[in-house]
Amino acid sequence: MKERSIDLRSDTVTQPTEQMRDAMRNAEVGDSMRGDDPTMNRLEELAAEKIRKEAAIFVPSGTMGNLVCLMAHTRPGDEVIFEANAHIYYYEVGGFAAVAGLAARTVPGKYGVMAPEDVEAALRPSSPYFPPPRLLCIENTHNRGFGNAIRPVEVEAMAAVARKHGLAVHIDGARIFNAAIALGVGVEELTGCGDSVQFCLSKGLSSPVGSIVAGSRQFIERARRARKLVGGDLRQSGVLAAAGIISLNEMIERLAEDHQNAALLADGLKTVPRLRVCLPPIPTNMVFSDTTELGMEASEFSDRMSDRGVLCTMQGTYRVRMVTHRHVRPVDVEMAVEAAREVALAASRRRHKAA
Ligand code: TLP
Repeated sequence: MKERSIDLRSDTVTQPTEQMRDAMRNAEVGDSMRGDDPTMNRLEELAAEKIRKEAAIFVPSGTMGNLVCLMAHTRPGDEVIFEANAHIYYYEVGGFAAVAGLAARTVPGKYGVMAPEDVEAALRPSSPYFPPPRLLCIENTHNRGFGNAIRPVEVEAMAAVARKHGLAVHIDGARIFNAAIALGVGVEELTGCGDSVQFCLSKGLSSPVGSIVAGSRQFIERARRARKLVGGDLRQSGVLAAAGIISLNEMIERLAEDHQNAALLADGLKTVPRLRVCLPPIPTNMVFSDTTELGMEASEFSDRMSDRGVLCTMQGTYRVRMVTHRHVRPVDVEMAVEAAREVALAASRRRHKAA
């Protein structure tokens, strides 16, 4: 690997800013479990205001935030409806089943968007044979849906089915501000129909640690208990909240830059022979490519990219993911595209040799 690598594995690799480090060092703290941490109290109030919900609490991770929401909405034995590629269902170790005791029913979507009639069809009638459906989860932006930002009308249409059948709606909005910025809408247009929202401070917003769970005051009281149950109630967590406050005040608008760089990256990768760029209807800060026509699996593609100082991840046998964030500049994008071109060229030489 080259000395300075271009890290496109995830926006979770963003380092805290100098301002964050200073704020963390100087943060006024107290026992937050007793409500005594002034910095944490400030973050939670600010987060509720920014996400347009009555109340909010800090949790150490997006995974825990989602789990806490699931637990606060349901009882063991209930059923949750997920889009088939939802992060909670796919990547969160089955915590919905192992910890929350929930059954899952999945609905295949398009770029993370479930057709309302498919959600409707997934909801089985009340019967002694079926677990009672209690919750619909919507993920926005949708990670495995190529980072698609789901539009307010689409979110509303899915949530309307849930409401009609008495289900609550949880929004896994790990990157909800990316969605709002990409769509040019206020975040409340995306979260208004959610009974709960989880969003991450630790991704494009650059905090080192943390997520927010938000909802009505009543919901947040239940979420607090669930957070305690899974060991996520922290003590002098103002040191983390100090960075979160800066994330919310300084880092949201700049996400547009990450989207511009992702578009630049997608445009560049489209010029690489035999690499197929997969763009969703509303792209954000993720670029996915299919390596099938290169005759190379995504894992080998990633390894060859890494040899050239560019880190990316695979999301399937032939699917590569690259994510832009605060540390990725246009010049890095150009270098990543050139690295991909070299890898593709080497693959094509190998194919010709073998033929
Ligand atoms: N996603 C990570 C990996 O787990 C794949 C990433 O690099 O994208 N919801 C969504 C939609 C997410 O993308 C993630 C993280 C989470 C929840 C979980 O957040 P953390 O990592 O804070 O537990």
